[in-house]
Amino acid sequence: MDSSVLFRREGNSDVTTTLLLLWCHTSCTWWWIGLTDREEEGTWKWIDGALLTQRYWETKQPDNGIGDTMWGEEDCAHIRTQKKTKNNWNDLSCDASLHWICEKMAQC
Ligand SMILES: [Ca+2]
Ligand SMILES: [Ca+2]
Repeated sequence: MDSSVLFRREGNSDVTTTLLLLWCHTSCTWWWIGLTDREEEGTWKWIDGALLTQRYWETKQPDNGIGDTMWGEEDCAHIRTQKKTKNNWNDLSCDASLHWICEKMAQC
């Protein structure tokens, strides 16, 4: 598995983000969420292959790096937890080194 990991894709994104914010210190603000458009530009899929249905992109995102070579191709999505809105997703180069979030089945 690469640095992209699965973020809960439906319904409970707000809960997940809230839990992350409660747990996280101020130094960790950008997190991979396991969402990519590597296969087809503009078609966003979770790493389990599911198509994205609920979106929380920031204004003007995803922008695929706006064609600027400085940013390169932006095919992986992350959240910025310092944002005060749930619309805190941005696309970024998959080569960037960020923290990551993974999904795990609860065991009782
Ligand atoms: Ca892209
Ligand atoms: Ca972007």
